[in-house]
Amino acid sequence: MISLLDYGAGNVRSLRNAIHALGFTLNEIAHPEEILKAERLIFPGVGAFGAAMERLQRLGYVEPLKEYLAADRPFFAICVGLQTLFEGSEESPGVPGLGVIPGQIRRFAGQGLSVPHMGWNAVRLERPAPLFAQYAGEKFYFVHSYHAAPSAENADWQLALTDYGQPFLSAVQRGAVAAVQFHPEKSGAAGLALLRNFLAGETAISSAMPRPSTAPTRFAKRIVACLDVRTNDQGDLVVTKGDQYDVREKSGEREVRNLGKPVELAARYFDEGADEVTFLNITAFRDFPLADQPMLEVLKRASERVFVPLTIGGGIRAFTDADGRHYSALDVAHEYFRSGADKVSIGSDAVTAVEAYRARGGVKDGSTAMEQIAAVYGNQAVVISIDPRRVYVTAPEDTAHAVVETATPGPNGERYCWFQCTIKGGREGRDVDVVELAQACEALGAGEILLNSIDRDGTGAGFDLELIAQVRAAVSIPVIASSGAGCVEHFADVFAATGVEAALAAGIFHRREVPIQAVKSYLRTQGIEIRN
Ligand code: 1PR
Repeated sequence: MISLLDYGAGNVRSLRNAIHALGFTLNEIAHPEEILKAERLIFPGVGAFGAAMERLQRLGYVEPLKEYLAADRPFFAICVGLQTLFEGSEESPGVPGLGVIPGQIRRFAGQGLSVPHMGWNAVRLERPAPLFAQYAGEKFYFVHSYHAAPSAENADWQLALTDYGQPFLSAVQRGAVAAVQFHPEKSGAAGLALLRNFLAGETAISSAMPRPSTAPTRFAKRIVACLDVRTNDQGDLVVTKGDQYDVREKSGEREVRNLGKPVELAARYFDEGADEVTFLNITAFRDFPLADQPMLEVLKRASERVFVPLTIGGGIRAFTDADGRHYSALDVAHEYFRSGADKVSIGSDAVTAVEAYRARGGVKDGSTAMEQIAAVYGNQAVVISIDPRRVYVTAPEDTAHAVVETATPGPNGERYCWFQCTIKGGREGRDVDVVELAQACEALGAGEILLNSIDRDGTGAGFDLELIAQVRAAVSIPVIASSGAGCVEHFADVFAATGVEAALAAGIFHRREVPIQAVKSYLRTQGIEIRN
């Protein structure tokens, strides 16, 4: 029997799904006294250090947990769960941790280092361990802004190190107590194998396990598969795909293009090696998304099959329903997380929030969806989806917006352009450029940018490198390049020219024109680090 310590810190649905998929049953701990009765205890970590410790305190879990750990009983913690084993964290000054491992958790810092460390990275084992019984150097999915550094005082806990700017502890173990900084439940087959080792109480070590090594681990670029989802004219939820955001057939009845069923397609992309899967509910701006039960059902079913990060976007904003009941953007996001999302993506609401932020003179007042969701679920769970369009100008002085000099001049030979943010799926342009939007969203707590391009969407002409380079240079959070991928070379181009952390495609994957593994094989030949 496995016991899960769900202390309400965020989405643990992914972990539950992974444990069920591995064939184990779960006992959910609901009272402090159940902790000491557990046979194997699993401790998920989501959200901020302080929030996690505060919840553990409030629920009366801290003392029984310390007693369980002191008795060296089987224990496995994930992400912030690992961090709470330490004495404290820079993230939440003054909040004591469980104090089992000496030392403090610190924020990542370094020139040109994107924070959070979000994506796939390997581990260097310090010693063989049954937890990593079948480990053969695969990468795991990490998402965190804070880390535990190896030191003399925690030497007896060090199980594995990972490098991101500096080496940090990616796995710790002493006796029966173990913890990992990455998310095994979101790390594909390698993560599931590791989780099974804990759940099954594995004690053997494979002779194939890599020898301890000092060669730094390498962080991978991510390949993301995106599914634009909407209801078609027959009322079915389908995966669609537009050309420059027009998702209707060009002839006949102009039906909504139907490229497949959302859950089946998401599962196919997981099996084919996508590093992440994103669902965008593209017409959610029209209706209240929580009334859209089929979309929530899609998410629930997809999360039972997809063991890499799942992002969902569309309609995340405050809403008052027909009965006058008010829902905050956090309520909407909460429902998406409960249904299996690991991250939520905000489009239109981010643009209007930034306009209001600008009107307030750049003062944060906690009122935006970004701030509220980040405070509860962490910055890494808040993605901003930008839908920009080129606006050409003759000279930089012709606009107050941030321009680029462009290699593809405008219709009248204009050599400069700025990138205008739009809302409602490109239907309405606003007086905000991508640089202002991206920087303001970073300040308001966004953890990642999903950067589309209406001009390139569905064209297969390649990513808009000028747009992407401009945004990449403006922020320090990770950027996902999107729109226009037509062949494997386009992925290498965008990584080489802009330094983005991830690249996303839709049409070429849906139509099976370019398989995900073909993209990865090509990137490997170009010396670009990717997950196998
Ligand atoms: O504004 O918070 O409700 O969110 C709506 C979300 O829906 C936004 O993320 C917005 O980007 C998206 N969206 C709205 N309308 C459309 C449309 O296509 N008519 N899709 C739309 C955006 C762009 C990407 C696409 C890439 C790659 N689609 O999702 O997957 O361009 O395509 P490609 O590889 O085929 O070129 P809110």
